[in-house]
Amino acid sequence: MSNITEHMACIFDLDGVLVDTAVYHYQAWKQLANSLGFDFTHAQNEQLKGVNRMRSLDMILNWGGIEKNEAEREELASLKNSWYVAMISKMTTDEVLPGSLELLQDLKAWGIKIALGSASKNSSLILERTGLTHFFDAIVDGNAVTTSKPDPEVFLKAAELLGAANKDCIVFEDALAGVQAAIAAGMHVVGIGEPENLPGAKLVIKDLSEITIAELSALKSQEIEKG
Ligand code: B16
Ligand code: MG
Repeated sequence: MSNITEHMACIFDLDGVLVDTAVYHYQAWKQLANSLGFDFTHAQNEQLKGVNRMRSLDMILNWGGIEKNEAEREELASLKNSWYVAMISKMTTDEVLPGSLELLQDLKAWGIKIALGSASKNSSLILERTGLTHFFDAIVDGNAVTTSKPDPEVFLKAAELLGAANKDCIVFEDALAGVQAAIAAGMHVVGIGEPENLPGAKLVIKDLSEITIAELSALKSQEIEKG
């Protein structure tokens, strides 16, 4: 196995892969929608997975049939973020999703490089609160990119920082936009969630407890997914 893992690099999405912050995004967006006089559902929250903050706000305003100018939108986004940050500031190490810690520890033990590839601008706070920061050789998040998934920028930057070839990278993603971004980057993808929600990913698992380094080696030796 060692010759296959030799050049392997792993890039993890954050929300929905390593930790579950969707519940906090939901509560904060719902509070914002309610303050504007309309409701926000769990099904709508699902559609915001992997979507950056301003695009999420635009989708919510659209669902509520509300138009706002640029300055008002900035103000609403920062209001939602202040509520969200208050919630994630109380996160603990117990909120790491099943299998995440074990896989990160195994990857480290094998000397495999690890990066974060997240749309969130709050990734450092979340990693710090959940005790995961030290695992990462590179962090690329919403503060470091100009385009949102499904654009591959976030993953291409992560590979570059790790000094890894795109074809040697395995991306772990729970959002369709993220799976598409990884495929566009010419990388392998492991989808987290339900196969019907993540078309394009050759392998979809429920959570990171369902994958081993040996299986990742096997995946890496396969042909790259095509978009
Ligand atoms: P923030 P990921 C994404 O993180 C979330 O899935 C998405 O729901 C959120 O809107 C986005 O981050 C931006 O988050 O407001 O904290 O910058 O899944 O790409 O790790
Ligand atoms: Mg995600």
